[in-house]
Amino acid sequence: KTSMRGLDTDIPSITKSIVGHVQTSLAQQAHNLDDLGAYQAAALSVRDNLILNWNETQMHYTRKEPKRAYYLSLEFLMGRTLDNALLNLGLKPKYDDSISQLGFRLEDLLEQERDAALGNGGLGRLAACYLDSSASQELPVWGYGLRYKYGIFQQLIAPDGSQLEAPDPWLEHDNPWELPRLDVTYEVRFYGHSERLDNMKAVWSGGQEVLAMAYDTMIPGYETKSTNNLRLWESKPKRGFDLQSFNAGDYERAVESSNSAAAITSVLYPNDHTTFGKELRLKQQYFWTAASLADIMRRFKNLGKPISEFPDYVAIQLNDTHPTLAIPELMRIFVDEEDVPWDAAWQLVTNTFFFTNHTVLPEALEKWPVPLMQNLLPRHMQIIFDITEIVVSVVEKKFPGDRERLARMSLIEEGYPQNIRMANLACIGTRKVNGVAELHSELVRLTIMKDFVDLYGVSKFSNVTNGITPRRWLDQCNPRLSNLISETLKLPKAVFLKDLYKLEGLLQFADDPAFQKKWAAVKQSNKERLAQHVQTTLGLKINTHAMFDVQIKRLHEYKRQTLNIMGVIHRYLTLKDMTPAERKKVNPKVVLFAGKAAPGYYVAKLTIRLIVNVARIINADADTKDYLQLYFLPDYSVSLAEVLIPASDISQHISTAGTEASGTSNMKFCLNGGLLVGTVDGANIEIAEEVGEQNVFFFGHLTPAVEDLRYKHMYHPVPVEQKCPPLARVLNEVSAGRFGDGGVYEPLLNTIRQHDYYLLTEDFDSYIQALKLVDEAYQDRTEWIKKSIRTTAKMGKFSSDRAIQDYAQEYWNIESTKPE
Ligand code: DL6
Repeated sequence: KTSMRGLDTDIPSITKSIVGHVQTSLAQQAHNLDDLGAYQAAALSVRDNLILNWNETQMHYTRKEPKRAYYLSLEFLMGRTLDNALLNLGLKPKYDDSISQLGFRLEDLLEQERDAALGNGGLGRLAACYLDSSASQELPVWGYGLRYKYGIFQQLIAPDGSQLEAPDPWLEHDNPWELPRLDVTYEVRFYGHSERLDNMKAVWSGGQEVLAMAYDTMIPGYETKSTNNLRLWESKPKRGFDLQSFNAGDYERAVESSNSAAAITSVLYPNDHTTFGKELRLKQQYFWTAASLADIMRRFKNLGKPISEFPDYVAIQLNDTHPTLAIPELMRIFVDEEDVPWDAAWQLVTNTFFFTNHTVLPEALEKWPVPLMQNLLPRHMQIIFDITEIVVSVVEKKFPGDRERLARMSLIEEGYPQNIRMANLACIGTRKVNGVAELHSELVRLTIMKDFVDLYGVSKFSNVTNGITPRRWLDQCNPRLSNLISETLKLPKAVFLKDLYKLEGLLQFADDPAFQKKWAAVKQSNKERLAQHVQTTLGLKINTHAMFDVQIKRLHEYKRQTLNIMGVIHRYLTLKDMTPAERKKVNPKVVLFAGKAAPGYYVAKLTIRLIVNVARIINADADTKDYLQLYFLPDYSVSLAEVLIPASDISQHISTAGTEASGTSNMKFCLNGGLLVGTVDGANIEIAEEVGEQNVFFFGHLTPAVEDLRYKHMYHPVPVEQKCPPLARVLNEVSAGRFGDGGVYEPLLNTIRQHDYYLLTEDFDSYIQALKLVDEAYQDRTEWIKKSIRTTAKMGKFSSDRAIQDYAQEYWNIESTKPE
């Protein structure tokens, strides 16, 4: 009756605990409780279990003193917690029973939870998967991030089809999953001035001091007591307000500083891949890295070890360049506060940090204007100049007289103003640099880091292909499929959810008609679940007998949603050209899009508007609506992805070759038996290596061709009418107003007609060809199901458990350890 966690987890005890929380924590009456109250009480009851495991795990770490790793990420896209916590604790069936005895349905309560959407897309969701895997593998890993008051904006669609943004008040109903730590606070300084002393030291004083306060979120491992921590910082004024100004009658001035302190963590920047030059963003980055390092340093000091052993106890992963200020900050702590000589400090720092790059797009490489840094962080600016000296001396030594190389490698980019190149700093200040899929890591070595490969040798630059957690992205989002797999392989779910390679056992059933039938039935019921969701949330009716073709991701020109919508229009025009008898032979298809565009990204927003307006015309056309439906589902989120992915037959990952570092939704679709249509890019390549190229629909030019083609487009442009007549027809139909005011879309169409940087005109024909092959393959349903089974079976490599083990062993040098 008593679980090893110390709380009673029989059904009556669970019920008692839920009712207890209703009465005491919520101060409500059980008899007039609504779904929201019931969700909150259930969450608090589950949280009790997490807290006990968390306490035990943290006590164990304190006693055992293992080396720990810290994952610094400005984004954690966690989604909902209740379902995941129940799954990882193994308590879902019991809570299900208890909740229904109380007169509620667990499914309804799960829907009450707001997504924790503290991220933009792939980078933030990857961080969340890595936390799940670290806890599940009993690795001593903590995440550090910011507790934004507002996460990624809510997306609304205006009557004209445009995206509108509204704030995401995710904390409105209180967040039962976080524990405020009033006692864990640090002071973080901005501005002021820095006076140099001897021995490369300095004193930084004056300016503004802001308080960082910790909020802890427990991260339960799957089927283990190990429960790690995600520590998010909130900014607060150091003092309530400026009493002096208040007494002098200047109320506005008095609250100004407290407002400016609180503003630091008020909102997540809604840009994916770019955010430059904004002082508040730089403040966020420093506030977070300074608080995290102070916390890490305090924990290290509690061990009573000499400072020279810091890298034996601490590894810090920099998730992209966003936390790169941690490098000069740790130098500052060592040199100014701990009296470590500069050279020794540099040794310690470069043995502590590791850096993951997530994109080679040039516009996404962070740079900060020197004057901004100088003003906001004067001491760090000095340190960055001092580190630049290190770069100059090592480059001079290895490549004497090579001024151009030196200019490229310097931390300071010349210009007006000068800029600090954060990727160069991240490379110089870390022990290892990795990309997130084989092709991307190769591109990192060949392009943005080429000079550094020449300097340090290639061994510093390696690859860790991304992964996804099978707990959320198979069992939680697709319980029917994971039940079928368990029943078929005669394995408890835990076996393959912990070792995804076990799915290979499915291969021997791929040709079994009875199994194929069950496999298809699961897909069908997931389509119906999605259709039901769309019907209740949007009032739209989806044809569940059609093929479901899905593209869900941030709206970005390089991801080429525009190619997809042009393909849909092409299909529509082709259907219109057919006779009714010809149409009858066509495979019905439902095309689904979802994704947010950065609020200031004009072309991306125009693409959404086009999709919405094309959908209006197509879905209302009596000739074609039985054969083609198109939907843009607003406000894409982790929770929506959990319903969409299991329902998809085919999904689109169609970036211009060499632009998508990895992609992770491609892995999620495949794990759930969806097939891919994609370019030879990112992790698509490794997926095809695993599942076999015959099970992936590849198209388009390869990476090495892209630069040449861009050059040709720039200097020898060929009109789209000549280059690709079917695409020209589509563009002309849009211009002519077939989907509403054509003029509105001209700026979007011109990106294709003019320089066509993302090469739609080059890839359109082969894209249409690939979609034709998809249709043909789908006609032979048995073959399709076999492909689907084989795809799921070969997804073992893409578990984030594998990825996190790569980091643990090859980078951080940490080991699993768990409370007894
Ligand atoms: O590594 C996670 C994810 C990749 O799967 C995507 O391919 C990549 O586009 C994304 N990169 C970013 C870059 N952001 N910044 N900075 O989000 O990372």
